[in-house]
Amino acid sequence: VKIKEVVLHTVKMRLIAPFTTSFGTFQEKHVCLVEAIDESGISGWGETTTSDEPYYNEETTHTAVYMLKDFLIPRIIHKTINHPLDVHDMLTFVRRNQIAKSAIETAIWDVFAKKNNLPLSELIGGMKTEIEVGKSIGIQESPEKLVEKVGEYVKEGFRKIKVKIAPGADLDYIEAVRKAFPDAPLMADANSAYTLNDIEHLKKLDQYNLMMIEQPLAHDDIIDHATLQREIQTPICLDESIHSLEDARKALQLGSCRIINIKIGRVGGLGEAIRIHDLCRDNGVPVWCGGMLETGIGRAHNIALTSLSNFTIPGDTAPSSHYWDEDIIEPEVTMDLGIIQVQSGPGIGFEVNRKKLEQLTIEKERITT
Ligand code: OSB
Ligand code: MG
Repeated sequence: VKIKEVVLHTVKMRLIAPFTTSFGTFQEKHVCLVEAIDESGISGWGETTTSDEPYYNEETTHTAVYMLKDFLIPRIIHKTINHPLDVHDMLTFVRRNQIAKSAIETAIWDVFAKKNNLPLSELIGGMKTEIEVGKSIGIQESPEKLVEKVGEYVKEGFRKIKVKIAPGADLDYIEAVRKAFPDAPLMADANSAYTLNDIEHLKKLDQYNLMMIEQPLAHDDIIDHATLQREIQTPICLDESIHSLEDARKALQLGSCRIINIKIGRVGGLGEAIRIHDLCRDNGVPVWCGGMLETGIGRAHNIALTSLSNFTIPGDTAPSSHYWDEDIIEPEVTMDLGIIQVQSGPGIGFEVNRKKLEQLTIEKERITT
């Protein structure tokens, strides 16, 4: 594949409801949809799974666009790319900025799959034709309100319920949910809200039979997580701390976690996501695909990734209607009792709704050199 042009479509999206985590609330959000066009005119799509503020990680939508324009796209445009697995190494000259890298890398995967007339899932070796889906629920104003939400989602058939927690909104919330739903597949995500000083407090979560606790400690830590994992029974799952295959290898070696949440953006692309999946599979460590409140484009890549065999835990890839009044892809992602069908069309398997895209676009830039 040779990319002759990249179009950066920055869009403004509005979530149907605010989503609150330990580090802030999301509602309005800008993302850049990256369209890579090859010499034969095939368009492939990627998405910056960034937020407007650098609160989850150090990137923002602005910094991702800047990295793409000034550094990343100039390195890949007009170059012969034999396989999308090679793109990761072409971009390692830029330190970090994983989400920016991932946006162009995933677009190239889509081009490559379309060129070979293969669904993206098949190109990466995914054998599943359907995937199990979970729901990530933001922090609610009271435990009662949370129980009500969980009830809705259990009824819809979600296969995993993830509850965001933070100091002051943890034990009583989890206890209320556990009492109301004794058998629900339940987990908590702290987004780095605790430290080792909270070890006795975190131990109290062990009584609720959680599938796991996600990223309890610092966003850049794997040492303290290993200490914590020795002290608590609940499996730790790392999210923020894992940016690469090397990070995953070290975390497994240290015993910092027993599960890994793989996000394509956070690890710098689909290639690295596959490598982490393979490492975990070879070590008997289950993985699942995390979400970043994506539009349909990022969601489509997540679904394709989840078709790999070691994604044995349901991911955060809820259907489009849980995020947007109207998604930018056609058809939208739909779910039937917690199951999403893996697309069978070429590439990401969804069409971008150009009219909708134009309506949402606030900035558009064509890069040809
Ligand atoms: O920690 O997994 C997270 C959303 C934004 C930033 C970080 C996270 C999340 C989610 C949402 O949990 C998952 C989804 O896309 O539904
Ligand atoms: Mg998380």
